[in-house]
Amino acid sequence: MSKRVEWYLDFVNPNYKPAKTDLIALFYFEPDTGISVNEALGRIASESSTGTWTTLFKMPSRMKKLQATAFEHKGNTAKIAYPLDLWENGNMPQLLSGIAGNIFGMKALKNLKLLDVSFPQAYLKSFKGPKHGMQGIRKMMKVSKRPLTGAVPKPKIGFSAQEHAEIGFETWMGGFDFVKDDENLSSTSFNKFEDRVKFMTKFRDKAEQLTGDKKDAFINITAETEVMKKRAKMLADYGWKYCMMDVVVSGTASVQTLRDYTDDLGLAIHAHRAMHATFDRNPKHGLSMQFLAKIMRLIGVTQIHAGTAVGKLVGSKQEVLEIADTLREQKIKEHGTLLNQDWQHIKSAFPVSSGGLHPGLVPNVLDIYGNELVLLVSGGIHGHPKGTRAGAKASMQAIEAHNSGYTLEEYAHTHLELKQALEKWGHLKPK
Ligand code: CAP
Ligand code: MG
Repeated sequence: MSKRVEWYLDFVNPNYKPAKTDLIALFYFEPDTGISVNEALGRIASESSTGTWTTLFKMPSRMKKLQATAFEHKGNTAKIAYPLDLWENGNMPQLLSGIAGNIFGMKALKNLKLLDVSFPQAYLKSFKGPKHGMQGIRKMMKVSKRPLTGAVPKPKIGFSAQEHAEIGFETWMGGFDFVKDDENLSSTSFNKFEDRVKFMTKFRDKAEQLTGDKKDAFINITAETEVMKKRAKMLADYGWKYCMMDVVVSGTASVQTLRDYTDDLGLAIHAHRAMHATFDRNPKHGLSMQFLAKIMRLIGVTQIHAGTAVGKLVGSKQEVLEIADTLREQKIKEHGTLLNQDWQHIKSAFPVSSGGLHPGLVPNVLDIYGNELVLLVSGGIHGHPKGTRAGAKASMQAIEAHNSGYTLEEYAHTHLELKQALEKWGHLKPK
């Protein structure tokens, strides 16, 4: 065969110096047997930009300017630079179709994981970012230093709207700021969305009046997009400051729609990440959770679940810290699997730590995150020997203990609810 059949290697250039306007992606990659590193890199850069499997009859010379370039690799990680003109401003689904699309199914790769992306300023400018930022939420909730706290009624689904709201009231009266719907609760025959909003509003107003504190909730609007808009509007009409979306199952297009729609309503967005573990759990294949957190901050969620490292769900301490940096920092210097990123006008977002937590694990979580987080303790308050309100109090006491430099055991001498929680769970790390 005289004529070249493939042109993948045209997408590899170790001497390429990325332009300031390039979007840079960091991948973990493993070539299949018999495929060289450059043949693998060429395929990743080609299939995620302008290429295909064979040389073509016609190739307009201007296409070269749109080609991605694999310009650096160290071991099994590689950086690929994408010209800005490849991407439509403000269109997150299109970005994913490019860098998180066909390349993951290529036979020439045994494994591929998208670890991080560094967005150029021109691309950042086309997204809103979070409505309030972490300081804006603290101001809104009048909570200055400690973590914001919340809980999901458990069992996670099955209560009537009134029962749900009554558990919410107990949660708020125990000192928590928020009551969260579970990820699989939308509008069921036994707990209609509209009924839940009305009962929750009634109990919120009562709890605010009795405590003098601001109380809010992450009420789940997840549904078809037009329905989500109607539900968000109802929340705003009833004085709520947040809505909750399951952002992975809803998709980036609908998260963008709701971010735009809730902007005028002033609503913050709590992003549950259910289904993320289908693509981020395998360290060698899929998308990283920090990449998901990054694009959700860019679109503009207020906060997103980031893991606990010590609770019932997977996520290492390093992963949790990298997600927290991605969400909270304004300027990131390349480290670990994080690329450089200057977030410019994009406000910060809270990491949410939840999943298998109870008062005995609060210090472990605060040792990792510090106080700049939303801490959700759900089974860990409703399972307290003296019930929900005592469980929330025990969790608040654990936060106070940690932030005043006492061990939980020392603090438990003078705080009964914490003592009772430690008697049941100690420092158990559930699986
Ligand atoms: C936690 C939770 C959350 C998980 C989600 C649940 O309840 O409500 O959905 O935290 O995981 O349904 O399991 P518990 P992640 O506190 O009772 O475990 O935060 O890792 O996305
Ligand atoms: Mg849940």
